[in-house]
Amino acid sequence: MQASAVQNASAPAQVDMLIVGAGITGLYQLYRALESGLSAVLLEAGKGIGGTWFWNRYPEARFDSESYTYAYLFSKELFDDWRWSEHFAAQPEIERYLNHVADRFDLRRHVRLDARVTSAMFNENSGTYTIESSDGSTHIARYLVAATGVLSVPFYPSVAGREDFAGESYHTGLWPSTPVDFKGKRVAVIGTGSSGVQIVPAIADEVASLTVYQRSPNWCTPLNNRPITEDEQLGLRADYTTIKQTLDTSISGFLHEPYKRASTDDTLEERQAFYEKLWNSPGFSKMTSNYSDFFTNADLRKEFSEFIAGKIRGLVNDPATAELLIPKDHIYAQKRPPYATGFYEAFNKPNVKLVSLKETPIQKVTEKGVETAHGVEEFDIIVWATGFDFARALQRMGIRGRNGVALEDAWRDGPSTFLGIQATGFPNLFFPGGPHGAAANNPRYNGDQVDFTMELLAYMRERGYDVVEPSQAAEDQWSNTVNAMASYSPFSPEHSYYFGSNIPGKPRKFLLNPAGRGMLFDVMAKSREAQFNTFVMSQGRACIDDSETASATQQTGEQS
Ligand code: N01
Repeated sequence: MQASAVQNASAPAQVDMLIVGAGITGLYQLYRALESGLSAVLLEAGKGIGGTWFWNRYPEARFDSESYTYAYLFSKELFDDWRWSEHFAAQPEIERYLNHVADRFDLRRHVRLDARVTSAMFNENSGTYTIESSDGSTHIARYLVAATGVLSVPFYPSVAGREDFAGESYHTGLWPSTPVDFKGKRVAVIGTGSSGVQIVPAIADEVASLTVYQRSPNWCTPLNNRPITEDEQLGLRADYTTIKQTLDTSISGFLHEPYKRASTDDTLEERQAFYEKLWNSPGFSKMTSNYSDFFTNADLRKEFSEFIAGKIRGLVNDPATAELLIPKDHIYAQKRPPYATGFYEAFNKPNVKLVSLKETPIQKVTEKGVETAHGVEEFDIIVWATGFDFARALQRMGIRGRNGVALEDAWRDGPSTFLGIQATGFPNLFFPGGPHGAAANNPRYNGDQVDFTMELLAYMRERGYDVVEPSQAAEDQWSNTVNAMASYSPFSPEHSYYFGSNIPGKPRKFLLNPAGRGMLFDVMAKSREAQFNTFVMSQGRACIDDSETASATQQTGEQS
């Protein structure tokens, strides 16, 4: 297929691959597509590059995976010449990094900003998608890659009167690019997930008052961030090959060393000393470097939770507030735990208070503030830190596959995928970083999915195929395994947004890959070894030809 991505007024632009989303996965997909000689265009709804790291620009938004484990590893030169200032970088630095990547690899001229995809229709005859976007452009693309992320559609709860509030109101996931002035303001933060616990300590000192509305407490532990020393900078560069190898193969996608001992190997006293070490360790190592039976032993996680509860009681001066901040409805890691700096300590400031919505639910939002059974509290600013509708972006883009079936309808009861990459009935649609693929540190397995897709496309190109979808058998096997193994996941269906439980009416289906990166690797390897027989491949017509008379020639696709 020809490679013109330039659009004139009369004809849709034609391109081999159209990518949606300029986040970490979309940019990598763009890089890999161009590297392999495909023409490619990337459409991004935002006015800037960065995806999650463009939209989530609230104060103290930052990585909770180590900067160098979340960043790209495909180029040693890039790894060498970008100096992360902290082990867990903050949003402005991450946004600068992603813009640097776009410039360094000359990606920007393939990116159209402020262009939200409004529909993407599969054409049976040509085997292409016609994609329309909010900037008025139309593209015809052989391959459509939705790198739209899973935490990209902000969720506002349906609280009566939300629109009536006359002050400023913001969602953490849709933060404006102009700075928000909190100085001397009366502020409400609603929600205490990863976003809420980051913003609360960040603004506590400058606001006149801060009221934190908490529905469910979380097991928040210290991020233990710090600057990367000069020696560590040198060490990172010297160890690039080992770091890359570890991150390319590790099940968690982190550098954290797994701990060899089981909790039963240690006495209670030894375990408490170990928990203390974990408390002081960076980010996710509280999970990834915990005892070897951490995920299979609920008693151990209860004991670890009790240890954290003790820490909360020690950190928060007011015992009643401390008790409200300790989760009673779930144990550690039944929900995705947040990591923050100074969250509990913020409640010791005289201008910060906690309202537990379990005791006093929000009745409504008024023009002036938030009303509970205790009356209306007036605010200048309300921050909605109320999370996201997981993987929703993919379904609201207007994608239609074979026979005009909408992806949204096909997935009405929850997603059905092969490898979290493709779905039957939607040929040539790929969604790395979407549902069913995720297992741990996001960019690592999203990158695995992009790499696998590129291998598949190269295999097809060598054999003259250009239309592909998974076999029904392969998709059923993957999706059934995901659903069957969901009960082995530590996450709780009642509490975790990974089951869609935060969104009223959403089907309760597990949205990650509970069998982990190991299963992703295994199934990919088996598919590769068997000449990708988990896919059905065929020949479409040339991209420009959307004639109704053309018919695709089906060639392969042994069912696994
Ligand atoms: O969202 P959340 P988030 N009334 O869904 C509350 C990633 N992330 O944006 O638990 C009152 O975790 C809700 O209460 P409850 C990370 O993967 C990463 O904080 O449903 N409150 C909860 O407290 C994370 O897991 C970083 O009872 C309501 C909060 O809103 C994911 O994004 C930083 C409510 C939502 O918490 C999402 O995090 C930030 C209502 N009606 C985010 N409805 C890093 O550090 C909901 N809530 C990398």
